[in-house]
Amino acid sequence: MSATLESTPRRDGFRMPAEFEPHQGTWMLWPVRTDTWRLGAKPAQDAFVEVALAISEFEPVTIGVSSIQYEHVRSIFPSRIRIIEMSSNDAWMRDIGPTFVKNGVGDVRGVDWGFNAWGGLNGGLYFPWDQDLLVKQKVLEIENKDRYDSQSFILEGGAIQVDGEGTLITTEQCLLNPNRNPDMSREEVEERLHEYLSVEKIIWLKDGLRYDETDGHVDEVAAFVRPGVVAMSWTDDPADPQYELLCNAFDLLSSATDAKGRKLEVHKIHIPDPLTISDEEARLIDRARRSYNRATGTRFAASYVNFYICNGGVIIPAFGDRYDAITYHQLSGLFPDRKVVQVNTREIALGGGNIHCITQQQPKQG
Ligand code: KQY
Repeated sequence: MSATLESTPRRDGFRMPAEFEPHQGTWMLWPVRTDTWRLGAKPAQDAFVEVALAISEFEPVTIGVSSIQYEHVRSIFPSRIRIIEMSSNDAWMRDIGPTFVKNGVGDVRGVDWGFNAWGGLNGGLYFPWDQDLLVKQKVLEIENKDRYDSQSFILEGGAIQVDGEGTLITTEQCLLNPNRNPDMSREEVEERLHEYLSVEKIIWLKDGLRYDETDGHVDEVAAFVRPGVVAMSWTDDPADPQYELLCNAFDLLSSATDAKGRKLEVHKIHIPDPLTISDEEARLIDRARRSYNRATGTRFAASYVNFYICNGGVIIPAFGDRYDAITYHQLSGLFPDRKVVQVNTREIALGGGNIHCITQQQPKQG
């Protein structure tokens, strides 16, 4: 049974665990939207398959698919991957899946945030998003996890990073954007995060990456490796439009202390050389009036820190870029106890996100 609770996680002694804490498993969705994904979504599906198979070497994976695709998707995957029928408007489980919270004796519950497709009718990426909005509740019902209803507050999972010990990193560009929670002050936003995630310290970066269609999700900029240690996107090129905002983020992070009073150790992970949508790619994306404009030559956000940490592994992006190998070695050093697996994710990046954006961890019960 999954009940909707009147209380809040903080009052009940629940907190959001870090991604590097043990997982019960990983949730994903199946991409089909032809105004996000080119060529009928087939190349993106191949990349999603690779990501799901990589994660499934480390922990159970569940993929939600539409009824029309169910039979096909079931036939692609080995039986260790669970395929369930679930409607959605696109496939970004990080943003439309529940945020799981856990208490001191290992009980797990979920937070159901509001969602408006990254900005609603004021810069949002598609319309409607009615099916996306139901995904959190469906996941919690399937897993028999009680639900905290915070739908009055718009929040995407990619807009926050936590260390599980009371620290949260986010960006002003996203959380204070008038297209998310226009009637809330910074203090009210902080209070909501405090109450529903049990965080004590919020580190506000100013901006996310340029060309990020989500209005600056932090998961393209920074990720906790473990408490006190952060990996962040970086460029050495002062001519790159990402340079200034990344310098600003570096200064903020490296001078910040976390909820436990530790000074953060910040590791720079160089972004790939600028990536743009090719003419062939643009021609194969369907046009829709309310969709993001994926025109030829448009630069898209690409970052290696949009990785996903799972039990014993880290699944990291590759872009066919000179920094792929350098990043592999750097992240292998930062995660000495996990196996780093690299997947070429250009097709996912073309849709506006990466491995972190298409996955959602469910913490281990107990
Ligand atoms: O979590 C993310 N950064 C999601 C990206 C969503 C892109 C929608 N086209």
